[in-house]
Amino acid sequence: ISVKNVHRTSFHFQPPKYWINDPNAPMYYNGVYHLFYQYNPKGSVWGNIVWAHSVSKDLINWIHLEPAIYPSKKFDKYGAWSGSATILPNNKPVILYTGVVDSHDSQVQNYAIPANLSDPFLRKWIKPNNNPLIVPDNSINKTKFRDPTTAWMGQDGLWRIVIGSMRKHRGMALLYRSRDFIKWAKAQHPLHSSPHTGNWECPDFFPVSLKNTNGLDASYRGKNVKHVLKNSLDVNRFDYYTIGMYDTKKDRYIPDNNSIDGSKGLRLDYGNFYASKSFYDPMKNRRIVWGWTNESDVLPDDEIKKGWAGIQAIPRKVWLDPSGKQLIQWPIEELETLRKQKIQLNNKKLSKGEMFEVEGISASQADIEVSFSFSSLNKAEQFDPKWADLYAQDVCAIKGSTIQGGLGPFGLATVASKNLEEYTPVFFRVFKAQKNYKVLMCSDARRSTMRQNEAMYKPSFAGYVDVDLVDMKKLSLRSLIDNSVVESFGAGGKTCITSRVYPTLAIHNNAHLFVFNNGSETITIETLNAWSMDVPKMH
Ligand code: DQQ
Repeated sequence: ISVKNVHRTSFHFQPPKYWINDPNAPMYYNGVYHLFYQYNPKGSVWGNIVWAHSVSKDLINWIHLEPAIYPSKKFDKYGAWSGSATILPNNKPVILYTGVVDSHDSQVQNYAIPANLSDPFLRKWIKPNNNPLIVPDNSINKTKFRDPTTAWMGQDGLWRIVIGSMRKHRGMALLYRSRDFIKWAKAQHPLHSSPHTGNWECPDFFPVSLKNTNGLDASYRGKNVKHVLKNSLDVNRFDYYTIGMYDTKKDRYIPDNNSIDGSKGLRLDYGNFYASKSFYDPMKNRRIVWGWTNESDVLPDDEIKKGWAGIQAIPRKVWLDPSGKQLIQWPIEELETLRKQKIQLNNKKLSKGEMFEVEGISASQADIEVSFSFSSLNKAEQFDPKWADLYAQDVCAIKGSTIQGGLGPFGLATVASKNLEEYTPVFFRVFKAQKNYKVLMCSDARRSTMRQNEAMYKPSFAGYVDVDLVDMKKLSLRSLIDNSVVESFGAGGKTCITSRVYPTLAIHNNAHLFVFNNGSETITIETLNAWSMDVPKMH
């Protein structure tokens, strides 16, 4: 196996070569899904960014087309950065994107439209001469003015978009309005802003239903909805969101009291996942979110050797949890068409210190769903009050998967070498805190590779899972394993964590999968279903 392919993923979205970052303007149009993305056509590090373009009928098998947008005009000469699509009435798609206009990264907002609406793939895009549509006024930092959202229409018939920005470390979603999509005026107030959060990249603003898991179009106006505002925080490169209320009279978004902005807030993914973007899929009446999963082998040299860098996470259906407090995300159902050999286990007990191998599937390319149960919470370890201010990731770093616990740690040891020199455990650890139980979910990459390199980024990613274990003594876990990525969904998609891993031994047929319990409480695997995953068409 060549260096180029050892860690290459099989069923995640990837072009044949070179660097990719943010997903751009995902949309569904006349029977075809489109994905554009930030792409370097000349190499495997960030630079020379164009909008690459791929199309699909099922979000799994892809056809790569020529770039749709690339720097060529005064208004985007130094870069065609991230943006979004809106389908205008009369079924006309339009893209808004950020153009970089000088070598100091000064930014403006442009639009592009399909050259030929009867081309089913919308291969060619035109950047009309009345660009740029929006230039920053004097109050705006022009190097922090980017990533326009999908537009939504208010009751007054005006289109609205937000653009990510920052003023004095206050991150903000600047609001603009337009009647004709050409002339845009800045609203007096941002849609929302928050102090000390740094620059907001790639904002995403959308309604979610309080009634069911269906998606809603960005312009949906009706009862029984909440709104979600997602920002990609420049300061730590994670995607955060709040849930709140969109006051359409004041044209402002107000996060709920228990939903906080910034790095103590909720994350779409507690691992490697950034610059995400969602879209409404009218075909299946759902909202889907795409996110970029960067490489973690950090030395640019690694990327150059591999000849590629970056993948898109598996698209996820996203909806509001019935509690109204958080989102749920779940891999789109189409992914299941790639499932091949299956193995199943039922009712298997795992007592303290036990571990067994899941055999009969390809452990480097798999989809695993497991549900664990236990009979009591009594053995849960105490949650040290000192940890209350720490991030879940730090608690995971302290306790890990091998220090014996009470209720947990239990879970999967993924991308493992036979003798466990390398493995990435994805597991739960339940703690008893003062008032409640705290469920920690970790995807701990610290032992993911034997490769000795100071610069390797191997974080003990973790998040808490908001579940009530008192009524239901059960926890479920799904992990998608694809060579150098482990993408996990705890408790049906309440907490998601994506890790990138670069094993030296646990490669292809030499990768193994184990289930373990290092807690004193016996755990029952109620069911475990695991499949080898097929390789979709991507050419
Ligand atoms: N990536 C784009 C920007 C965006 C950033 C440039 C986020 O538009 O803010 O490639 O990763």
